[in-house]
Amino acid sequence: MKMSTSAAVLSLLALAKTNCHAWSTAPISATTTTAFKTSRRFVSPSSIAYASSSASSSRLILRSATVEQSSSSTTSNYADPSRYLLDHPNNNVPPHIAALVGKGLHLKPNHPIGIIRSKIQQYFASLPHNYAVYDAEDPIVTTTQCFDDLRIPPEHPGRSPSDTYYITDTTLLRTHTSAHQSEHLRSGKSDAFLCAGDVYRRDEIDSSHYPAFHQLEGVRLFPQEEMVGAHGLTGEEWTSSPECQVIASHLKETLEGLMDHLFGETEKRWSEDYFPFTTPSYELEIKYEGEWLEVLGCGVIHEEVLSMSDRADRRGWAFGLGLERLAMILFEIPDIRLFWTEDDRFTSQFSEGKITKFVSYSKYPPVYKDIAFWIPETFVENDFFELARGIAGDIVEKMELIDEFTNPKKGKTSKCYRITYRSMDRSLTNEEIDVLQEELRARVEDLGVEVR
Ligand code: FA5
Ligand code: MG
Repeated sequence: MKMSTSAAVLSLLALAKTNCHAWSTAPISATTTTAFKTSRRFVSPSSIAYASSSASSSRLILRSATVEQSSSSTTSNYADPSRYLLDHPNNNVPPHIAALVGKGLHLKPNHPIGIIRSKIQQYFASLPHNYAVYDAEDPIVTTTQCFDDLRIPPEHPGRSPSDTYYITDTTLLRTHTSAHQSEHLRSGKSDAFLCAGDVYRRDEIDSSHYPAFHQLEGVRLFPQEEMVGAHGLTGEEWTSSPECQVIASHLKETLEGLMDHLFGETEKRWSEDYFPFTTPSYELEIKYEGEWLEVLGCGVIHEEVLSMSDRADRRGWAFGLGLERLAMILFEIPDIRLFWTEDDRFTSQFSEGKITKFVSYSKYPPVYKDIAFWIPETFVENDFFELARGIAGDIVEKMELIDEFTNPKKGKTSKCYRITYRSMDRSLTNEEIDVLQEELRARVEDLGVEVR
């Protein structure tokens, strides 16, 4: 029986949970925590009252006028590959990634990513608190912004060149929008803000992972007078204080309201998570057509992050969500590569402010090719994935490890990968794929492997 598009999208997003880049690769008990439901609706003290998701649409329009825009709302200045392709020994940005920067999909009013971004901003504009909006920041950030300011230690796997695109030793393509938290906190201009943008990660290749995607970050600080009891508290004393509970509950309530705004009333479930920059940290999943899907990470901002941003006097929360994941569910878009296509059979289907189901144009047949090689100890899978995308571009739909064994005599390990080639707009011929596969077989030797 044929799977419906929506069922197919959901099952692949459920699989996307196995993403290996997660910040939660920390030695903290979070990996073994069990999910728990929020049984109790938070009743906010009147002093920090805020609107529920049922905010009236008239107020929504009124308030949106007060959303402060960042100075430039265009990312076109960033569409300049020479900014990313420096002749530096540690530059690992390939041309096909440099070519994606500055496309500004999140600012296109008729693009699914832009439509979701503005729906989220609208929700925050409907709340009785001003959120400043930044969505055209430079995607080049420093290691200090992206990692150190967020307590991500030097040895964290998320910082390694196998996971991150470095421009120089100290500058990189941001791997998450959290890279902008500290500068906005430090500027002191606003006690609440949203920040959206394109982020980049070297990662596996399949229909729900792409090396460039979009995130939207939210940060909210609380008035000092509501946090007097927390003054000077750190560590467990702080996390077990009633003030910390107030912030965590406000965070959860705000995000539950956001999900209802996007999806209508949905079942939700909170789990503990781990991020070096928030504590406690949570992950939110929503139940959509029978499947639990991870949509965001969040938490109470770690006091050291605040003090490094010269805001030790304040407390607050932060969250970060993936726009593609929400858009794939809401628009029923089955493949993450589609967001980047300029084919008007895709782009013409969407218009500002409207959530409509994507109608697939015909799916062209795949061509499968296997490649097997002996690997050196230094082999990095992401280097191999990237090499293939560099040679064949977006027609590489998926790369999966199908066999692996170690020859005990030689002490060598062999890996065999199956590559699925499929174009989104035409039929491929076996002959043209053979040419690409031959080039891959030749160039993969540069990674120190021995093709079998
Ligand atoms: C972060 O990136 C944190 N910066 C989020 C955060 C912000 C936590 C502020 C606390 C406070 P994570 O790596 O889990 O966390 O990514 C956040 C979301 O981005 C995920 O829930 C998912 O929706 C999306 N996402 C992550 N990796 C990918 C990917 N490869 N492709 C598409 N979406 C992704
Ligand atoms: Mg996560």
